[in-house]
Amino acid sequence: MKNKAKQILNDNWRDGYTVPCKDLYPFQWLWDSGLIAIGYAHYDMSKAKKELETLLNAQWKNGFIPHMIFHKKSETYFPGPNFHSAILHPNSNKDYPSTGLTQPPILGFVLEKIYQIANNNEGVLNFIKTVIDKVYLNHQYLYENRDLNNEGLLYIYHNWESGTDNSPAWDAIWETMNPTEYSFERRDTTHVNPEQRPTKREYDHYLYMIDLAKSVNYNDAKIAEISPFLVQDPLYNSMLIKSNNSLIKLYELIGGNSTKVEQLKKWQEKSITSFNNKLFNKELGAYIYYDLRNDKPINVISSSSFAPLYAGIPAKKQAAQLVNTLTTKFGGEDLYLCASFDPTSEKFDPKKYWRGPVWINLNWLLYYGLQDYGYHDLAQKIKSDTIEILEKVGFYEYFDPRKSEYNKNIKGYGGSDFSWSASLFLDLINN
Ligand code: 9WN
Repeated sequence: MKNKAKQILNDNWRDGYTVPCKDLYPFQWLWDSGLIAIGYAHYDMSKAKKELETLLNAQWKNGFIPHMIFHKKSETYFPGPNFHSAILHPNSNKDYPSTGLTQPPILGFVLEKIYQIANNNEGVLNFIKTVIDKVYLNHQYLYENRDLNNEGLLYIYHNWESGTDNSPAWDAIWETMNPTEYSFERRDTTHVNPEQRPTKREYDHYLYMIDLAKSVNYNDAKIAEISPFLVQDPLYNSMLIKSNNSLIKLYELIGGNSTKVEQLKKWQEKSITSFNNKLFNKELGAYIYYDLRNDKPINVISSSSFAPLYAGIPAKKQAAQLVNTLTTKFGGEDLYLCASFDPTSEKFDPKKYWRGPVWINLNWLLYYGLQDYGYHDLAQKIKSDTIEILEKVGFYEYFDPRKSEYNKNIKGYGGSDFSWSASLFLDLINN
């Protein structure tokens, strides 16, 4: 297993960065890259560094980091650089064609993680010194441009920014829209069974929102005015808060960055307070989403609802409620932890992408989060479930949470030889 995981990463390596998966995802993706670097750090630190360096080279002048970087042309993915046309933004990076969307800001904690994996190695700290300001600049950009009400909670303006693309959390937002029918050739469904991917109609919404952003040259303030999708997402904001925390620790270690540390602490306090006040639903015993455009909470539970554990956001009592929700709703006898969407909901679909299947990156976050809060048995269960699924079917992109299905000789879902499934496995087994 360990060798296979390394082989996947090495096969997906493209001279400076790693594709999430051959053909299906032939470019560099933001949060994939960060999670992939963690895997490399366990056996090839130079690749871990290079992966992050390449990603950060694509950063824009204003601190924005794109969600996809189109290093090379490829006909196996849609939509590509022409459709996205991020070049419309005056600050876009002309050397690296990219999207004008971003993804969960995980780089702060990735830097801390690779430092820990290297046993606090000074060489790695020296590397961190060369890139940490770029990550700080990214957080500054986010707080200055994505915090509409100045409450420390950032919005995303597109479901692709969440990383959890077709979550049922967005369904009610799609109902407020009625985009034109786009005519285009899907590429994803030539690699993956359409049953496991978003529908054509969902893609119409995704494309329409990019066209809207293009119509204002990806200007954040204007997007905030016109986008029908404007959401405070619990996963996205948890990743930011976790990364703030890592940046504080790393800057303190490096020394001499007191202004930045103070600023990070201010952001942090505001973000955590608002997060708990606005996004915790006591009745559901879980963190939820907030729809800023329609000014109402989105009261659903997904695996993102538990991500705040990883960022130290809940108080002990809230953590206990979260754990209760996780075990009662997601932890049934026949279920592997952790389904990406509430298995007791009628919207739960165990085969479809982010509407039910287990994802390794979310399991990985939950494993560490539960450990931090002292729920060692449950953490252990998530870890052993994760390893068991991977052993059964291999390093796929996502997995059926129903244990009984595995007696029918099923495979994993989505792409195979998927990079972050391999890299996070390497991290879990080294722990
Ligand atoms: C769009 C690369 C990415 C992940 C996302 C996952 C999926 C892309 C797609 O693949 O999204 O960004 O085309 O479906 O949802 O989390 O980063 O692995």
